[in-house]
Order: sequence, then structure tokens, then C-alpha cells
Amino acid sequence: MGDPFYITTAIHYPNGRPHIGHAYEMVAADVIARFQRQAGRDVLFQTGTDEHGLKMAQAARARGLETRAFADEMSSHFSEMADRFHISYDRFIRTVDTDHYAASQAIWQAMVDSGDLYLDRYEGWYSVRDEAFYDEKELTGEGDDRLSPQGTPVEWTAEETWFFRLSKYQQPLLDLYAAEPDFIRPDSRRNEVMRFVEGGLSDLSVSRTSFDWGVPVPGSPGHVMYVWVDALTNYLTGTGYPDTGAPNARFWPADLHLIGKDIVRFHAVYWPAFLMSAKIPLPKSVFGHGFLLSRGEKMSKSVGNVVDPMALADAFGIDALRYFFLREVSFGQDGSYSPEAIVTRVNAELANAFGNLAQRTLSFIAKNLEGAFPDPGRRDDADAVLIEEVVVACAALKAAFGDLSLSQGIEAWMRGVYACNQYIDVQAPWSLRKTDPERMHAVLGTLVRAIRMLAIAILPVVPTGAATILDLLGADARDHAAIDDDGWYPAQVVSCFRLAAPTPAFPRLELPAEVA
Ligand code: ME8
Repeated sequence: MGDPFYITTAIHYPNGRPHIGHAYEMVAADVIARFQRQAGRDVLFQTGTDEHGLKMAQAARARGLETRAFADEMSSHFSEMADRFHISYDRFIRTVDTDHYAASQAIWQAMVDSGDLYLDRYEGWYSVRDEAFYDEKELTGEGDDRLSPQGTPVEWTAEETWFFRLSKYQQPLLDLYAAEPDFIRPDSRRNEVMRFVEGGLSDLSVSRTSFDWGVPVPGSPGHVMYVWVDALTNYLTGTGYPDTGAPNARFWPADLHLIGKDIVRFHAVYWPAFLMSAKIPLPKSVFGHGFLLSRGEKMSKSVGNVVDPMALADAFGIDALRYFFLREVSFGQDGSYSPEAIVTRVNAELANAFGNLAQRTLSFIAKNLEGAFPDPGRRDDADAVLIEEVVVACAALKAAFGDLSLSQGIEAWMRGVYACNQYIDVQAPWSLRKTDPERMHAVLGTLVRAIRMLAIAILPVVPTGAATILDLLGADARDHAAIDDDGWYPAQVVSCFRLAAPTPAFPRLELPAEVA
């Protein structure tokens, strides 16, 4: 078994239905998880829903439902979406899970034992939408129109709460950021967090008494934990914490918390401070991805541009959306989505360039070689040059994915695809069929090798279509070692290599009528 690799998404608030931003985050994490599995790592991949807090309680009330019943129903939309998008999670955690209560209460107790929790009265501004406390100096607007830095309304709250000595961790956090430059990525987010922490940290209110929808604070009747304390702890729950002998304990510390840019502060300030207090090792990296915008605009219910990912899946298919998300958006930055952009990108690259390359090569073999694997034929320098170009492209994808440069990785991969298309046009196997069948065999054999390497490399992004191509090629070793295996000539599969007329793995998309 390879080295453990633990990757998490944020756990999503199921106070409304999932939107495309949630799908985007899950897909990005899934591609990294699949890539690391392919690279031989022993992966634990966790996603799920964040079900406590005032926002959930209020949303349930608005629907006239018990909070738990509402949470059950809404959480299922998220797990259904995860399955629909082929998210290969190992656990879909819900913060109402029993073991999560145990983990949250254990970390709380560890913070008590460190002397970092004390009871006092909290008076200040709270945004239910963000489930976050803000300092007066962070707000904009006046009177009842005050807004948080995220543009959400805030309300004055005054209650007795437990406080966490966050102020004590200012210097240890700054030391952490200095010692571990990869703790917060990308750099722009790291700079934001460092400026925030350098500005000074106030102690944090970490319990609430005005409602009861949360994890009870041990030994303090009437208090439930501030939703972010239990939410962040989900990452530990997945490893079996506090049981250090649990089967998943080897996955802590997490390798990567993948989250959106709006919640970096919680993950890069509060979370490491809680962990330092509880004397638990820190995660290796927090990556704050950008936002997906609808035609360049923020999605919001009032603008009416919230996109239902399931409807998109119906319209375009899963591989196409996965490819679009990762190819179009430079990972870490914001990106824009529109049906036109999806159709254009997917048709140009996935359908026309790669899909068509595989389709025309394989159907030519099915038709003209009766589906048998091409003989070695008569080699030419051009064959070696092509294989080298494809090897370089796949290696560049691998290096880029390892570094979370996902769109650059796919861009590099496309260079391999374009090289194949150029090769097929120059070599023109259809003309060689009559004039030089020996050479035709070499060309087709070279193409099969190249397509196989390209399909393996892109498997994490488009698992269904790439697997279809590999199945057609009789390649059962869909392992990463195969990417590096540029000398592959399937002596072992030649006998069983029988290509039927292939169906297109990456069909062309049409712009749906309602948006055309
Ligand atoms: O923040 N594009 O939940 P959430 C891309 N429960 N990503 C987006 C996005 C968009 N338009 N909108 C939101 C929460 N996200 C907490 C997290 S973790 C211990 C608790 C991302 O449902 C967002 O940045 O509001 C976050 O990473 C995730 O979706 C869930 O957001």
C-alpha cells in the first residue's frame, strides 16, 4: 500500500439545494483524489454536509419542518449530486453522525485541558448567512444596513458564551505561515491571511445558547458548539479521532483541505489554532480555490442565476462538465461559466480533438484490420517523435496535477492530442492502406499506443469516456505506471484485441434550445 493521502472538500451547508460551486469543488477534489490513487497513494477522500447552526435551523423553520428531518432531506441532494458527478469519495460525512459528536466533544475537551476555553459574555456582530462573527471595523454600511466583508447582513448578538483564546495563537500562527509556505495556497490567499493575523486576533466566541441545533458542549448544559468548531472537526472525525488506533488514524494529518476562497480564514486561522490547542498535528495544506461565476456574475437567488448542477448534467453529461470545470478555470482563480462556453470548450478539445482522434483511429482499425491489433509494420522516425511528444505531454500533466495546476496540466495534455492529430493528417493511414500497408500498420500501432497513454493520463478528469477508450483498447492495467510505459506494445493483448466498431467516447455537444 502506498503512502497515505488524505484529501477533503469543505462540508457543504445543505440549507438550500447544491449549486454549481459545490459541484465544482467536489469535482476538483475528485480529480486530485483519482490522480493520487493512480500515482499509487493510499487515498482517503472525504466530502459531506455541514448541518448544524442557526442558518439550518432557520431554513427548516421556513419550510415548516423539524430541523433534523429537513437536514436529512437536504443532505441527500448533496450525496446524490456527488454520486451523479462520479465523485469517488470514501466517506460522505454528515455532522449529525454519531461519531462526529464524539470527535467534536473530544477536541473541545482537549482545548479545555489546555486552558484555552473560558466562559464570558459575548456582545458583537454575527452574520447568520456566513455563520461568522465580525469586528465592528470589518463592517461596511450604517445602522440596520451594516454588512459583513462578504456583503451579508449582520445582527447584534449578546449572550453568555464560551470563548477560545485565539489571541494566544497569533504568534504561533505567524510562525507557522513563515515556516510552512505551502500551508496556505495559492499565495494570494496566504498574503490575505497573514495580513489578517498580523492585524491582531480577538478571542473567539465558540458556543451559543440562543438555540439548540448543534453539538452539546460537554459539561455545560444549554450551550451548543459554534457551528464552525464542529464543522472543522469533521476532518478529524473521518480519521477515527479520538481513537488513535482507528483504521483511518494513519491518514492524519490531512494532506489537503480543498475549500473556497471565502472560508480560508476559518481553515487557515481558527482550525490550526484549535489543533495547536488540542495538541493535534496540523494539516499539511489548505488550498482556497476561486469561485465559479455565472456569465461573470456572482450567483445569487435574487439575481435568479443560480445554476442547478443536475440540470447541467442532464444537458451536457458528466465528463463534459468535469472537463470544462478544470480546463476553463485556472485553479485558484475565479472562472466564468456559460452554456456557450461549455459547448465551445468541450467540442473543440474533448469531442473534436481527442474523441475524434480515438474514434477515427479505432473505427479505421475495426473496419480495415477487422479489429485486430496492427502488426509492428515499418517504423519511421516520425513514430518515435510522436511517442516522445505524447510522453512529454503526459509527464507535464503529471507534474502539473501534483502541484494542483489542474488547467495547465490539461493544457499540456492537449499538446499531446494535437500532436497526434497532426501525425494522423501527415501520415494519412487511409491512403497507405492501398499504397503501403506495412507502413499503415506502423502508423496505426503508434496511434494506439499514443491514444492509450493519453487516455490513461486524462482518466482522473473524464473517468467514463477515458475508460471507454481503454476498454476498447483492451488495456486492463489502468494504473499510473502505465503512463510512463511508453514502450507499450500489447503482445499480451494482441490475441484478445478485437475492436468492435467503437461508439464515440466523447460526443459533440449541442447548445440546448432554451439557451441557444
Ligand atoms: O462554507 N464557486 O459551506 P457552503 C465555487 N459549511 N465554490 C463555491 C461557490 C462558487 N460560486 N460558492 C461556494 C460552507 N463555494 C461551510 C464550510 S467546512 C468545515 C464548512 C464553495 O455550502 C465554498 O467556498 O457555503 C465552500 O468551500 C464550499 O463551496 C461550501 O460552501
